[in-house]
Amino acid sequence: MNFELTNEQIQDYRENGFLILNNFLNSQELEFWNIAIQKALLERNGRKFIHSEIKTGQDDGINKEATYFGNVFDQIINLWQSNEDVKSIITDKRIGKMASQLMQTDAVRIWHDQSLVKQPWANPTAWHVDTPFWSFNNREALSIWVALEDVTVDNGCMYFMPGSHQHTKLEEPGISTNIGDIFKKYPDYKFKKPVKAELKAGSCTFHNGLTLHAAGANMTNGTRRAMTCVYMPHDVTFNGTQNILSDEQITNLNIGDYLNDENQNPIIYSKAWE
Ligand SMILES: O=C(O)CCC(=O)C(=O)O
Ligand SMILES: [Fe+2]
Repeated sequence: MNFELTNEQIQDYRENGFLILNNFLNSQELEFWNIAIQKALLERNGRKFIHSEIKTGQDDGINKEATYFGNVFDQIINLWQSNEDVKSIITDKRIGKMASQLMQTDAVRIWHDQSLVKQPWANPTAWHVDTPFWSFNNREALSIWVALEDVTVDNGCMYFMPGSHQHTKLEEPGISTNIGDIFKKYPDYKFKKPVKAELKAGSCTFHNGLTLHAAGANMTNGTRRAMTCVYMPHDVTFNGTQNILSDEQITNLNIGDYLNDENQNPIIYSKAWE
């Protein structure tokens, strides 16, 4: 694993809100990730969360555009909680250290992982920001997004708007079936040029949850498989949003409580361990 970040890469991330890392995993590691994730997905059999029976892509009664969003990607969350090999991947402290360097925080917790598979002919992922969906308010939380197979313009690669993390707001959630709707909220970016991230299998990106980003449609007859995980600084607090937490978890949380349940949001890296 190519986990050493240069000062230049960290600076680049701080400025642009995303970083492309080619050759992140070597071929053996990629094979281990692919086998582990494939097995973990089979075990889950389409169940989106471990705490409910909702299937990925299903209309859960809230999502009025289920037929559209159900065909953006298959989203299975927290595979690390149901499969030991995925747990070893997602809790790897070398990734934790990278996240701590990029977020400039002393210690790093998992928010959640997710497998994102665009099936053949999947819809595009509309432009959006992630952080407003989450159960804490923090401007540093980020995602790693690892290509499990080659990701191209044809099968739905990611796109990023450089520097946008410095301007987007925690209070502006929303994703729409119109891929550009968010530019009504951020008109300054409407005519800016995004950076596309075509990746070889085993390469990855990091993006700040407040960076404007999107992914194209899958215009191929094959899949576009990615494994991602959101990491957050160790000391974030509950903001009242349920997001991926279970009903039981949120009844036991008050606004302002630390999200520090080691079973749900374990620390995977701390500078104090060095
Ligand atoms: O994979 C995609 O299509 C979108 C991923 C994304 O939005 C994210 O990881 O935050
Ligand atoms: Fe996103």
